[in-house]
Order: sequence, then C-alpha cells, then structure tokens
Amino acid sequence: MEAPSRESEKQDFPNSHGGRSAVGSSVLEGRARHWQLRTRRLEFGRLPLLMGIVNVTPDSFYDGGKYYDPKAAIEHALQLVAEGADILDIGGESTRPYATPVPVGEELRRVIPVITELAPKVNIPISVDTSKAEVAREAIAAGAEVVNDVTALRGDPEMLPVVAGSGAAVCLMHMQGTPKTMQDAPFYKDVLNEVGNFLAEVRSRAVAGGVSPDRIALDPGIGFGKRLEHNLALLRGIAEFHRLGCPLLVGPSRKRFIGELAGNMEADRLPGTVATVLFLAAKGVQIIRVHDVGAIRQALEVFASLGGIPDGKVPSPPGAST
Ligand code: HH2
Repeated sequence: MEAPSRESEKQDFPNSHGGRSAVGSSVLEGRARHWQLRTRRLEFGRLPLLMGIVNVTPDSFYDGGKYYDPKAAIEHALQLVAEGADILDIGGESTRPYATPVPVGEELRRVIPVITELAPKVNIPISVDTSKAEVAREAIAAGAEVVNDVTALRGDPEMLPVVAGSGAAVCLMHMQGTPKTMQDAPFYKDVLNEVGNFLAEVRSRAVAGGVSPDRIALDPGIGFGKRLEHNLALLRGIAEFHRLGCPLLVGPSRKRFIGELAGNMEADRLPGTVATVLFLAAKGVQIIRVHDVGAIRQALEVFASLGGIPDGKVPSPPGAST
C-alpha cells in the first residue's frame, strides 16, 4: 500500500484524554447532517440509514455463495429494498480475515452485471464495495453513487483520482494490515485515538486529492485488524468520531465480536447485531451496514418510538442563552 502523503500527516483528531472536556458537550456535537452523493444528497434524520449488503461472492463470512449467481444477487437486492434499505452495497470480493484477493476481471464479472441491472430498477443509491479503481470506474459508469473502499483509497493508486474525477461519494474505512494479515497480531496503544487520527489523515488526503469533504463518510472498520477489546472500545466511543465532521458508517453486522461476547461462536448473531445497531443509533451514527434490513428496521422503529434515539439537536451548554 502506498504511504500517506505529507499533506495527510496533518492530524486533527483531538486527543480524547487531553483535547476537550466532556462537560457541556453532547454525543452529537459536530454530527454531519448530510452526505453528498454523485447525483443526489442524503439527508440524515433521527434514524440511521441502513446500507443493505449484497455479497456477490462464493466466500463471504456470513452469506458466501448465497448470492453468487447474479440473478440471486439481484433478487436479494430487490428484497432488501422492499424491506426498507436506504442504500445497497454491492461487493464481489470478500474481506473476511485470511481471504485471498480476487483478480480484477473476476470482480468485474461478479459486480458489474448486478449493478447494471439494478441501477435503473431501484430508486435508492448503489454503493460498490471495492478497493480496485477499475471496478469502481466501471461500477460508477453502470450507475453506482458511492465507492466503499475498505483500504481508504490506499490500496490502488488510481482510486483517489477515479473517485475525485467522478464526483462519487466515498467511505474511508480503518484497517490495520490487509485482510490476509489483519487478524495475526492486532496491536494498539490507544485504539480510539489511533483510529481517529487515521480517519482524520485519510480524509485530509482525499480532500487534498480533490474529493469534496461532504462526499466523505468515515468508518472505524469493526473487525478489520482488531481484537474484541479494540472493537468494543471503538463501538463504545463511536460518538467521539462525530467531531471529524463527516457522516459515520459502521459495519457490525453478524461479526465475530458478537459470537465472542455471547461465548458461542456458532450462535445466530442477529440478536447481537440488533443490540449493536440500537446502541449506534442512540449515538447518532448516520449509516449502518447490515445484512438483515427488515429485522433491523423494525427494531429501530420501535426503539425510536420509545424515545431511545436523541433528536439530533445539540443542547446548549448550561447557562448559555438560547
Ligand atoms: N465490513 C465488511 C465488508 N465491507 N465496508 C465497510 N465500510 N465497513 C465494514 O465494516 C465492512 C465493509 C465485511 O462484511 P461482509 O461484506 O458481510 O463480509 P465479506 O467481506 O466476507 O464479504
């Protein structure tokens, strides 16, 4: 992977221990209100937007092989739309630990026909989950509005110019290592701070390369080069990242940390996913990437009706006039 440029070394994620006092600040301080996509703008309300996952792969960790056939992938995507997905995320390469990279021709063969058929059929935006510039370019030409790049534009030197030149939105995710190595020995001194600094750095690099800041979403990368304690620290402290000023996108769906917390790696991880999504919604996270759109939408509606989600207004500090 390419080293970050000097421009990007500028770090502006305030140290959570010394930077500012929590007193008088809100979990929602700095929370982004919208995300500008290639042809439309997503406004964030009280409920997070749900990004429905469509894995056109034989080997994804949860649904590998289920939607490998393009027809099955398209049907599944339409089902997610019917269940209330706000964005579809279509991917042709598994990023699970120890996954082998997929050649570009094969990845194109998996995702492009699916995006080409879906784009004119659905009225929600399509995201392509790829780290390859050529796949991103073709996907955008076929109608994708967002590039979800788990390497945060560092995996392919052509990716930054492709995103900047197309006007697509982008999700920049934190990962320590690569999928092939990331779970070997994840190590952090202060995971919240290190991931925050990384996200500030890759955002600066994208902006310096011509991506407008309101097109960038940031993601702490749950499960990407992290042990249980790292995933928990990031989820618990997620609201700290609002001050980076970009929408937050989080992908906890059915991941390993849920099996670890349950003490049973074989158990169904949907209940733990629902609990995590409700927690993230209460912290003002704007976009959540999930496999089970219908079940999660129902849980969110009930949780919000019971008052579990803040209204998005940042309260004034005590004593301030309104
Ligand atoms: N997680 C996965 C894939 N892409 N993208 C973002 N932005 N954030 C995530 O947390 C994230 C992601 C892994 O999940 P899945 O797609 O279900 O599995 P696989 O990579 O095995 O296809």
